[in-house]
Amino acid sequence: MTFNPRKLPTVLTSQELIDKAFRKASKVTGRNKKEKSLNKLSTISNVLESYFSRIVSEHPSYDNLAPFYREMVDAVVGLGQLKKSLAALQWANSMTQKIISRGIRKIKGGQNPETVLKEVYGRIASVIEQIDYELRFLNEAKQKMREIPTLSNDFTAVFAGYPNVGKSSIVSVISTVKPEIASYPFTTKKIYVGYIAGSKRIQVIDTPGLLDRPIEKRNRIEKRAILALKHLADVIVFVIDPTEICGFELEKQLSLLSEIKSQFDIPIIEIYSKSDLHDKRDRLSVSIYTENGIDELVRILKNMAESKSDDVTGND
Ligand SMILES: Nc1nc2c(ncn2[C@@H]2O[C@H](COP(=O)(O)OP(=O)(O)O)[C@@H](O)[C@H]2O)c(=O)[nH]1
Ligand SMILES: [Mg+2]
Repeated sequence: MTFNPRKLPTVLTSQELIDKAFRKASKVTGRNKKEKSLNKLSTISNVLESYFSRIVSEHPSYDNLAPFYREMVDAVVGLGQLKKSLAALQWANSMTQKIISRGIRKIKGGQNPETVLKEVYGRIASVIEQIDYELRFLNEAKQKMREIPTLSNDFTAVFAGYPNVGKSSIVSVISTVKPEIASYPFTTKKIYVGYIAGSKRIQVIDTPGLLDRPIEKRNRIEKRAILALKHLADVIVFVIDPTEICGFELEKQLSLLSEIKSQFDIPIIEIYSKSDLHDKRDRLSVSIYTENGIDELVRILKNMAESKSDDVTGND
């Protein structure tokens, strides 16, 4: 299911919502007090009903969200509170409609319209005030979820390896010249998304700062981001710089590789970068300068993408 976090609705505070409904009602007229009061109540009923329904329907069904997004949403705002807040809006919707129907019945039954109206206004305001926390939560959640990158369902290759080994250089050589940069929902992390065109488009993801250091040193939210990548990645391209010019010993790089292997249950393509500077050929060696090995890497990715789309069961 598609999820566009940038399209989530802005949510009013309880006071703003009360003002909105009552302001609309204040403009309503009628031939007499009774009719005017009934018109006011049906206006409030419409305003609230359409408001609550719109907010709830503009949120996706979080249970049916692709696992990558579910993880992201849970890490960023908390799925439990999100669902509770939407349920609170539905509760407020049915409560306010009940209060209004009761008011309408009382007026039709001959009670003083102004007295009934006052009582209904008070009750409605009190119900809406009770969901003030949830309304604010939903609005903050919208702001936070804006940061979640929107990605496609294409076959996805995620790049990993220590800093300065050449990941970004390779990503920009094999995929669309200018990768889209989306911020990851953590202070400094960004995710770079490029595409390799072809009969099966390939999404190429560079995640500086995520898969470039041992995982146990990560804070909780970074760990969750790495977890989320598991749902997204069809293959990991692990880049090793055997020249160690990157500043990390080969041994250290290989130990990160085995850590990632143990964490991710998906194919891993191991490559050497900077092949113009060394002669190691026991892995596929690529150079962005001589372009040595680049076509081969793209060919391997394309073959994997093709065979994945043949797989009728697919994955998430
Ligand atoms: N000689 C050589 N240098 C490279 C090659 N690929 C990347 N570099 C250099 O390695 C450095 C780090 O590259 P970068 O792509 O930023 O690494 P990242 O941190 O893994 O994304 C840069 O100075 C690149 O110019 C290559 O194939 N050959
Ligand atoms: Mg980089």
